[in-house]
Amino acid sequence: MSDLILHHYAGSPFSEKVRLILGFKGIPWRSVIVPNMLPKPDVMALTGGYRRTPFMQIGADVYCDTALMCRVIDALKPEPPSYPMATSGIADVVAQWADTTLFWTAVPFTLQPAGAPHVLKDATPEMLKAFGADRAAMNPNMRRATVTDGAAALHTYLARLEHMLHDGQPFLLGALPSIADFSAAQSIWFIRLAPPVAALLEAYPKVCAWYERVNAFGQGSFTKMTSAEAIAIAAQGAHAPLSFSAEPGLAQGDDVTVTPTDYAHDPVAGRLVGLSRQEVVIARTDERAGTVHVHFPRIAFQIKKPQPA
Ligand SMILES: N[C@@H](CCC(=O)N[C@@H](CS)C(=O)NCC(=O)O)C(=O)O
Repeated sequence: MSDLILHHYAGSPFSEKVRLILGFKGIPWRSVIVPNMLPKPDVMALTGGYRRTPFMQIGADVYCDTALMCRVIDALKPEPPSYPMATSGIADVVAQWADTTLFWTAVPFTLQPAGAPHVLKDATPEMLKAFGADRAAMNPNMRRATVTDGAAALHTYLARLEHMLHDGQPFLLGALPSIADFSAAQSIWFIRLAPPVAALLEAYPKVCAWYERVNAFGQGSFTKMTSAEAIAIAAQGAHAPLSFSAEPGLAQGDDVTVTPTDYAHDPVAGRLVGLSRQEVVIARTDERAGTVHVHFPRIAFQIKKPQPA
C-alpha cells in the first residue's frame, strides 16, 4: 500500500498535473477528495489554513503547492526523471510560466458562459453562484480578461507551444518528458473539459498530439480514502527528517506565518522547523491531526514573524 496521499478533486487542473506525474512515475497513491470551495474543515485540520488544491500528505507531513510536491515526488522515485538533466533549468522556467500565465489565461477563458456549464456539469445555479463568489474572494485583485482578450492571449500561447514542437520532438523540450510538459498539459486538459471552447485547439495539431502523449501516462493506480482516515494517519504518523539553514532574521523555533503571495492569501501559523532556499517547513498542532509539519516552497510564499506589540 502506498504512503502517498493526494488531496484533490476531479475538476482541478493542478491536481491533474500531479495525477499525470504519478502516472508517469508509476507511484501508487491514495486519493482523498476535497471540496472545490470553502468551507474545508478537514483540509484546514491538515494544512492549518492553506486552502488551495491539491496538497499531498505522507504520514504527518503535508506538502503545499505542486511546485514543491512534484520535487518531493521526484525525490521519492527519481526514475524516470521529471527534471531531466538535459533540460534542467529551462524546464522549471517553462513550468513556472505554464503554472501562472498560461493557467490564468486558460482557466478564466474556459469558464466563459459557453464553457462553464461543461466544466461544472452537475452544479445547480446556486452552486455556480457560490463557486463564482468563492473564487472572486480568493483572488479579489485579479482583473479577469474579457473573452476576446483571453482568446487572443490563448492563441498566442498555443502558437508558442506549437512552435516548440515544430521539429517533431515528442515533448516540449525534446525527447524526454519534463515538468514543463505536465505543467502545460493541465491547462490543455482543462480547456478540453469544455468542448465548445476546446474547438480552438484544432488549429494546433502538434499541441493536440503532444497532449495525447502526455495524457497517455495516465493517473497511476490509486485507492480511495476518506479525509477522516487521512487525518487519523497524520495523528499517528512519523515526520520526515528536516534540515535547517538559518537566514537573517529566521531562527529554528521562531513563531512564523507562511502565506501565498499570489492569491488565496491565507496565513498558516506555526513554529519554524525546516528552512532552505527551496522550502520552508512549519510545525503546527491540530486537535484531530496532531502535530503536522506543513511544507511550502519559497517561491511565491512569504515567511513573516509576528510584529512585537
Ligand atoms: N500554485 C498552486 C496553485 C494551486 C491552485 O490554484 N489550485 C486551484 C485548483 S486547480 C485552487 O486551489 N482553487 C481553489 C480551491 O481548490 O479551493 C499549486 O501549484 O499548487
